[in-house]
Amino acid sequence: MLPTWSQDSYLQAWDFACLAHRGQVYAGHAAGVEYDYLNHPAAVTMEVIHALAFHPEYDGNLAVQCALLHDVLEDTQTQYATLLAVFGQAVADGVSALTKDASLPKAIQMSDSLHRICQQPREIWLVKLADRISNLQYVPPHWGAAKAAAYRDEAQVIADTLGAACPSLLQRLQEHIQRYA
Ligand SMILES: [Mn+2]
Repeated sequence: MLPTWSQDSYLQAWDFACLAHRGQVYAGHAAGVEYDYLNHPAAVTMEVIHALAFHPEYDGNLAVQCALLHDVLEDTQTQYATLLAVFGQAVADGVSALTKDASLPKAIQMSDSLHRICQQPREIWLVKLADRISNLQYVPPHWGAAKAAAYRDEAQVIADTLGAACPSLLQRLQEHIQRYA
């Protein structure tokens, strides 16, 4: 089966994400360990590319570009208008749906984002499933048990809401949920 995404499309989004996230880091699996932020979108995109092999019906370029760019609106200075101009409507709207609305109360930000993702093409659902798989790799060392449990419960809502888009990502997310503690 031929890939549904192109190297040039990948590189365009990867280069953009590298500049947007430059200098950002996140806490690693143990105290004092830090990773370059780009480690995360790279892992998310790997999950999406693996899943795309099972879904020739999906637009791989849309899925891969949204995976690489999925946190640039939430976590960097990047504006929606810039994504629209550089990557087009489908990518800009996909990344926008994957972005929590900071003007809402924190308790409903995820359900609001999930509601907007559900109105997007299935390619965007893949990115959210892959995002949570990556984020369940380990419990951040500064989190308590209650916060970790709430995050695991939220992951189950994501699995239940979006899992129909991709059985292989759903299974992998369920495995990560089960071992997350
Ligand atoms: Mn993310």
